[in-house]
Amino acid sequence: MKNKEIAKLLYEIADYLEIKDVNYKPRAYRKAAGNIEALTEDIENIYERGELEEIGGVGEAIAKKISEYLETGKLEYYEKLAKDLPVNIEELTSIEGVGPKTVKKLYNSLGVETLEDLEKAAEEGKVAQIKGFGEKVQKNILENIKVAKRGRERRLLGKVFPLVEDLKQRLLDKDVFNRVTIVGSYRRRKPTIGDVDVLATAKKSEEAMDEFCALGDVVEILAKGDTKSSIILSGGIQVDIRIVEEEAWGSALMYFTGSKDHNVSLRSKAKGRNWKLNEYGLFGPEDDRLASKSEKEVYERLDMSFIPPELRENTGEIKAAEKDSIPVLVEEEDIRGDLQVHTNYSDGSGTIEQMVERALDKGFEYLLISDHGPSLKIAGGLTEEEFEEQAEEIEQVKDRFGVEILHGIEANITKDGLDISKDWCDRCDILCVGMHDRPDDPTERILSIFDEYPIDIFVHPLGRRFFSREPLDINLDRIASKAEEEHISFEINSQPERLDLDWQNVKKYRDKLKYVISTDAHSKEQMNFMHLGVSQARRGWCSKENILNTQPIDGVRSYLNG
Ligand code: DGT
Ligand code: CA
Ligand code: CA
Ligand code: ZN
Repeated sequence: MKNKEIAKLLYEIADYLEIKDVNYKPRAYRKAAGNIEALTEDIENIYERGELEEIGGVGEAIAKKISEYLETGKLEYYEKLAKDLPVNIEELTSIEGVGPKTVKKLYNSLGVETLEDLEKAAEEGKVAQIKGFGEKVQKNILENIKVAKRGRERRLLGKVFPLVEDLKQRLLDKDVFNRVTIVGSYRRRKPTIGDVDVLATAKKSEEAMDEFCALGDVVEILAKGDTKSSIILSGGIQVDIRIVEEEAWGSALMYFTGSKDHNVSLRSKAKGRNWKLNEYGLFGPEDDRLASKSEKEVYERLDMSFIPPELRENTGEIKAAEKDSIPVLVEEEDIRGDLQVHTNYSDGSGTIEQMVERALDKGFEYLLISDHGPSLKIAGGLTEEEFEEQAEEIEQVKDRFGVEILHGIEANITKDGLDISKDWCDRCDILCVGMHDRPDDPTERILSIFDEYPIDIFVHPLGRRFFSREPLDINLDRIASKAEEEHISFEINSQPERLDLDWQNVKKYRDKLKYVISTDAHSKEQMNFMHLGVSQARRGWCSKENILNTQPIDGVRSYLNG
């Protein structure tokens, strides 16, 4: 699957064009790249059907470039751009606060080509000396390099998801494999994963290893044995595989799903009964196999109910399973609508109609259009006039679809209050607010906004982005209590780099608050992200009742207005 490869190419083109001061195009390339990353289908299939231009943000010019790359493995346009600035632009721009233009300055004045070069230069105080940089910038860069480095060791679940599902299908399509399941942190749906672990059963184990190591997109074979191997796939992700006996499928699933701490706790439970638990099964004192075929069988033999993988973090799930009080977790099918999407009125790439069509495809009953408020200029925030135009367009498409279209806005919390008037707030069916900067007093700002305005949903509460922005330092206890009083729902944002509110806090406040799981989609493709938010709600022990948008729209309204 070349989706990720192509997205990377387009992102880099955008960076190079930005350096050259080209207008508009960088944004177009980035949008196309983002949508390609969110595709669940292999882009080569789309290319073969001649449907590249149906991908959001992909016009004729970009489609041509993708075709050239797929046909020849190269793109001349890109090579020309990259020649002038031979640096690792993807890695350098992954540092928060370092844009393409900064990369160019750093290269021209210090010869910086990689993240390590930059780290060294900053540590030696050379960055501060560049005109326009100074000590403060240098200090920020050093701090942000630390955060960015984590992104090289771990991957975002949402970004590898299509690739991993595709890999699994390719293995299943081979005759030699019987069962194939992705285990490890991926199966537990951790927001970031270190590597991908595959568990399988096969007709002939050695032949299965041959097939695995001969996959088309393997760039390196790290180890190859009779029952286990490790490879690196194009895009740099490591995949480990294990072949096990059918007989031990359940216990092997448990062992390799982890987490390690969950396993350790389970093993000590077994030990307490003078039993033994490992990847081959649960064994009695005489080494007699008590259970191993299915996970359920093993848990039940230990007098526990089945524990869904998302809960296996050793944070109370074992006790709960012993008391048979594991909640029935929310599922993607329970979700009845998406309560935050953007359109081309601000920084989205889909029209209202395209977003509504996709909502219909997904079987949603309602959709909230919530573009950015006016102060977020960088994201094309709406003026009041544009909001009115949008209202008219919604009015026109409303009757053509069997989806209830709600009109709102993602207002920005600024130091002077919200960036929209109270009168404007009243014209929103549902009002979302979010913080997009990092003030010194975030808690106070949020609390006073909650006091003053008719807020419905507090979006991406922590403002974090994996590998670039640390979570805001806010007093969630106070904010959640206020939200409970005012019936303000917290969002679980499904964007791969956000997944915010995080699952730990979701779990903590689930009896106080109602959550909304939204995609915050900036294109129709990104509406595929819903399952990522759902998995974080599951990791936060949420059942359907904790999630507002599992209810019909009247239920949503009556909570928010209550
Ligand atoms: P990751 O890859 O860092 O996101 O996290 P995991 O949980 O996928 O960890 P990984 O890939 O090292 O191992 C996959 C699973 O295999 C892990 O969740 C539990 C199991 N496992 C690996 N090593 C050990 C071990 O030394 N003891 C136990 N009990 N389980 C292990
Ligand atoms: Ca792993
Ligand atoms: Ca592993
Ligand atoms: Zn936002």
